[in-house]
Amino acid sequence: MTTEPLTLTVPDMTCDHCVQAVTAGVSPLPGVESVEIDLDTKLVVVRGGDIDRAAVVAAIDDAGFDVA
Ligand SMILES: [Cu+2]
Repeated sequence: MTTEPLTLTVPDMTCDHCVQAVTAGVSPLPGVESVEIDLDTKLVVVRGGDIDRAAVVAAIDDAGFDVA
């Protein structure tokens, strides 16, 4: 099953460390197949099926970042 990609803005990401932390937090969530992060636009694009937006936001929060 495929759903629309989930796109979130995480303004505080500034470097590869941030990218790795967010990726590591979001990747294990149910339904997540890929996590793409663009540091220039501060966008996190999560692809997969049946992804729980609240769980993604919580995982990003746990990694130490706020979702705009
Ligand atoms: Cu960083």
